[in-house]
Amino acid sequence: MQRSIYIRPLGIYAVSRDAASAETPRDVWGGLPLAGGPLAFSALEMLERAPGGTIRRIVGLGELFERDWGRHTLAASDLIEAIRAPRPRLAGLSLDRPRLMGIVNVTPDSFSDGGQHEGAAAAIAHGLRLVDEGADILDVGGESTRPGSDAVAVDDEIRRVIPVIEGLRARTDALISIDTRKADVMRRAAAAGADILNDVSALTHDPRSLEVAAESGLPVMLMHAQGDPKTMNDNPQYDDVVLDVFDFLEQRIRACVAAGISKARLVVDPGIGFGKHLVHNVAVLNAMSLYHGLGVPVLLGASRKKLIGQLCNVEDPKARVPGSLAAALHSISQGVQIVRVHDVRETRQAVAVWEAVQAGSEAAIVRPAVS
Ligand code: 7PJ
Repeated sequence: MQRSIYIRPLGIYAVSRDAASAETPRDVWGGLPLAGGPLAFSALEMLERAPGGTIRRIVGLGELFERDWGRHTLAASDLIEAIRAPRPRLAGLSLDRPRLMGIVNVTPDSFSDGGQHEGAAAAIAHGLRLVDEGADILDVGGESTRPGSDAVAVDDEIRRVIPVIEGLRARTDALISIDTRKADVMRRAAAAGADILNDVSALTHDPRSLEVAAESGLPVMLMHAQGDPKTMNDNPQYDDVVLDVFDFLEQRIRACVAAGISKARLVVDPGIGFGKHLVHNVAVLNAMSLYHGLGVPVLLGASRKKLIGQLCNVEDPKARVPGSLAAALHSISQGVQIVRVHDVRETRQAVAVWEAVQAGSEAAIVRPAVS
């Protein structure tokens, strides 16, 4: 199903906490809170699908409330409400400030030398280091879903990730997410102490995953991808990538709710690099604030990805940290609640400076200094 209109909040700026919770008409003229967080928006872009391509209009909030939007009125007011509403905590984690998800890969290519046991020990040590550096969530993954990668057998994936989740669970209170497309891995990870399910197929890859996710009671991160990792970047096709991703995520939210996973447990992610060429990735990043209209927290993963290499001519993923920081800061200034990153220490530093500058006060920094 396609919507008739879409709304992207614009004119985004930092507000004091008092103003963020106000709801009087006076405050409307000054902007509306963005997802109940530390930012507000003062204008909108209205996007409408049309035969010749998407029609875009920028309107101030005042104009939005004064004008008659005819058949779009109901859809517009639903979207504004979804954009404005505070987000509930995610597995106990408040989302009123940017949160970092640190990547813990347990694929053979990521911790190459040594056997299974050494691989797990290295991944656990890496995860604990990321917590020290300021990660709020550790994302443990045992299947590489990079473009062109082959699928991993379910037993291999379980053997890789479960000892790491158990090891981390015993040593840290940081939230643990399991990055998997397989229902059996989700079930075993939940039993081993994982707090969140992160599925790059938005619970579409495995026919049992909707049911298993519902039974687990855990929050679920739904990512957009077009096609399977092996072939997804050969020839991705969209009418309008930004809007097609929105529609897909909206459908997956609906499927989850129908399966008994409440909306309060969902997070969405437009899936940078998953069935998207550079032109698509840049369009999606540009439009990040649109996805608040889905009414759930938004996650972005652009860390060290190919688009940065393409934009800056950098082959080595490890040399893409500065570009990754730019993508992370851009998205948090669009109100994105969670960024998934390899380089937690560097991102934490960038976000701390961003938060202080947004607030105009060093008081915004509540955590102890990180080296
Ligand atoms: C993502 C992910 C992402 C979410 C990977 C890589 C590829 N999960 N898992 N979002 N990417 N939610 O890190 O380059 O962007 S694996």
